[in-house]
Amino acid sequence: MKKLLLTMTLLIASSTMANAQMLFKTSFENEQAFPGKYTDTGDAAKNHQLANNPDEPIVNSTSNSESNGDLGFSASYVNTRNSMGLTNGVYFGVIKTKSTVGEFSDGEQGYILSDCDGKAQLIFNNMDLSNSVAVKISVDIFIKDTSYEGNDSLLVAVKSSKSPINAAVLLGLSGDEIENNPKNGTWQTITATITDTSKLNSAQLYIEFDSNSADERIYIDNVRVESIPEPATVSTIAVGSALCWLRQQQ
Ligand SMILES: [Ca+2]
Ligand SMILES: [Ca+2]
Ligand SMILES: [Ca+2]
Ligand SMILES: [Ca+2]
Repeated sequence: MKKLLLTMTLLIASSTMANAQMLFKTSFENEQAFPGKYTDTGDAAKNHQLANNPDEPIVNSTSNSESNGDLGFSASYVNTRNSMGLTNGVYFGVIKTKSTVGEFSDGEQGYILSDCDGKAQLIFNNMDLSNSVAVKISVDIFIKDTSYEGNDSLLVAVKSSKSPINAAVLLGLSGDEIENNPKNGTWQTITATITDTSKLNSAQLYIEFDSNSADERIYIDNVRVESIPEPATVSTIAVGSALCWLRQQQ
């Protein structure tokens, strides 16, 4: 009996590992990282998509990323402060400058959002999750340790076209909550699990950062979406395998 229990435990562990599968990822390693600042040439009074500018940090990488097997992304600006937005030249987009973070959490590059003077949104491409019942979403985030005010906010979530709009929230902080987050100044991995993807029509990971100074900055790296096995499937496999083992012993 002891041996059977041990075998079942091993089978459960191994089938869990075997069934976890990477569905989508990006580590911002496949984009060219231009040095310097990004300057939005749009009208800061109006909400708009940001555009990639020649020789400036890449803010959108929809097609390039996907051809490299990565999850694509695009950025936009929302006027929440009637200020200059990203038109004054800001650190924003894919970078390899490590002076604030020390090292990126994965590889040599990441994505920075800063000096938004309004709300910046980074949204990842729609994910087809129809072949997975449950998924785990993980993002590594580095929040610069500085002072944040009541009108600053940060949200990392997965939205769906069905209600509720946010199918999962990985991190939601505003004002003092950002400033008092104990992991500021270090890389932290934030995660969320969606246990029934059939309730979603579509799924898009997005990051919203409303801030108004160059020091208020976040870095993103190592975005991963993995399928996770259903508990029922795991135990069925384990019990089935254990029964086979028992038969072999008889
Ligand atoms: Ca990276
Ligand atoms: Ca700005
Ligand atoms: Ca501040
Ligand atoms: Ca602020």
